[in-house]
Amino acid sequence: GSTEAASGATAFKVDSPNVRYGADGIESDYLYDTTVVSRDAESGQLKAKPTKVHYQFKTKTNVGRVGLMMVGWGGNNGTTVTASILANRKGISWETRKGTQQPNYFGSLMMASTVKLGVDETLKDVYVPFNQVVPMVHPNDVVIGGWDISGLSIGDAMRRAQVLPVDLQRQVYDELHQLKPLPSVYYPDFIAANQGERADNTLGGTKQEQLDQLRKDIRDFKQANQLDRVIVMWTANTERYADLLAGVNDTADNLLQAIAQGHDEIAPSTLFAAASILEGAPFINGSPQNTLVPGIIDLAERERSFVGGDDFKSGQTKIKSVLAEFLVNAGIKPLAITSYNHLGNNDGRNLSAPAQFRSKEISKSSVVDDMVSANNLLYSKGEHPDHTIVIKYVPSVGDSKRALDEYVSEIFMGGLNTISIYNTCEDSLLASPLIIDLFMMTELMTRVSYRVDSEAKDEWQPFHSVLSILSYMLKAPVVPPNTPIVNAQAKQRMAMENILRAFVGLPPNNEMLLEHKAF
Ligand code: NAI
Ligand code: DG6
Repeated sequence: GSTEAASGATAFKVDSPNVRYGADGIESDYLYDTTVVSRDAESGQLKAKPTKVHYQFKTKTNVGRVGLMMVGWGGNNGTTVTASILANRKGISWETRKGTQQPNYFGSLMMASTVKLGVDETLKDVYVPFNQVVPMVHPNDVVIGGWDISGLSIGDAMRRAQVLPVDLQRQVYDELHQLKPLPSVYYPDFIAANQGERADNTLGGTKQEQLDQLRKDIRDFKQANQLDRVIVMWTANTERYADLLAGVNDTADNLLQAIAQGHDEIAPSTLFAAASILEGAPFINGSPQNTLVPGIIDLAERERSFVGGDDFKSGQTKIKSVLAEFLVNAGIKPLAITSYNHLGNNDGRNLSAPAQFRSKEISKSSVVDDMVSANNLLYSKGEHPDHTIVIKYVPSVGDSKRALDEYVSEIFMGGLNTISIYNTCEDSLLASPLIIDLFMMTELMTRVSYRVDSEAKDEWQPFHSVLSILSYMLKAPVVPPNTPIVNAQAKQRMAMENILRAFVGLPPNNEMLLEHKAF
């Protein structure tokens, strides 16, 4: 199975003159088929023109040694990812009421889902693991580290999280107890006041000194573990939004100057993003706040470093991005989407403060926008379904989040259709596989370069610094300036799958099945 393959394994070789396997990489020639639409100025008639663009892709096949540094390592997500990867790596099983449970990577698109490769000679579909279309890093091989404002060892923090079964915790505790999070940046103004009591592992000094320290932490981690690449992921508490201020966080230079001057509107997460970019380490924001301010995007573009965000799309919003797409594409008109959450983990506690809740409300709210604006038969310009988000902190349910959703839609001849959903799930068991997927996909993108014939660009270059290919895993995808935001889950998966296929010169998957439709 896929989980046993080591980093860099692929399930097939492509047999085509357009694909070349070299000592250090795979090169593909690829014709990108699009349809360019224009409107005739006089008649107003739409014109659709099939267009081909010649791309070349180069994917380095040597994955090397890769590290993941999590900010908020001692949190529920950070400890759950760490313990689960250790269990997978060592094949640690544990006893449950139902018997022995083996570790796995269920819930990870990369590790537990497949892609249709093609059809065999008997016209049967052939599927391969998602992570074996092109060489990807295997999570079992990753070196994990990170920071937390709480100084508990990762073993004790795992116990505090109360997510994983006790018999598993017992078996990984000793090893995790050796791991201690690095001291982190703590500005009380950015997270809820109720978090103050766990902040016993914080960095002193000026903002500039803190930036320099974070950069050194990344360099030291890389060197100590002899890594080729480090990826930094924010899975720390949700912060309030930072104010966007001209001259402060609007450009790369202003941002760096504001850090040097210790400006109050530089959030800890933005400091981490800046440190990562300056060290050439991709930075992913798994929380909803506006970490990736314009100055950060500018800095990433200037340094040709990667950033991605915002906010892991783990449960309620994931279903929303499937269901809303289904309804709208079925010609059914959602009128009201009303979503409640209650949960009792530390994330829920932090979100019980208004400014932090507001960040989450924003990221959860934007998710149906693209689907609504794609259908002007159902919605007139500017029209939008009611969309309400409520989150409540209920300590006794712990990490077991409850999500209640009501979708009221208009159907045929003015009728109403109401769908009601009640979902219960361990929050961190949903989020942890997303951290793994974000890490794996981001790592891949550090090894891919491309060139485009039609633009007369003969230099190989990396993809844009803002990794919109990560959108599937994120609630409010950040995309390169002036490019479309896609929230619909099926489109997001299709994009990832077909871009990976393009890297090895394979045409996009479609479900036409023409070979089965002839007499
Ligand atoms: P958590 O509260 O258990 O963990 C967050 C950790 O961050 C804590 O250990 C805290 O001490 C630490 N922290 C806070 N500020 C820090 C800083 N400046 N530097 C370093 N560490 C800092 O929360 P959990 O459940 O692990 O979630 C983490 C984040 O992921 C939250 O922002 C949450 O909203 C977001 N998220 C979680 C999802 C899920 O669990 N299903 C889904 C989507 C997003
Ligand atoms: C309360 O909503 C806690 C949040 O951190 C969520 O668990 C998280 O944002 C996941 O949200 P969703 O909408 O993907 O389930």
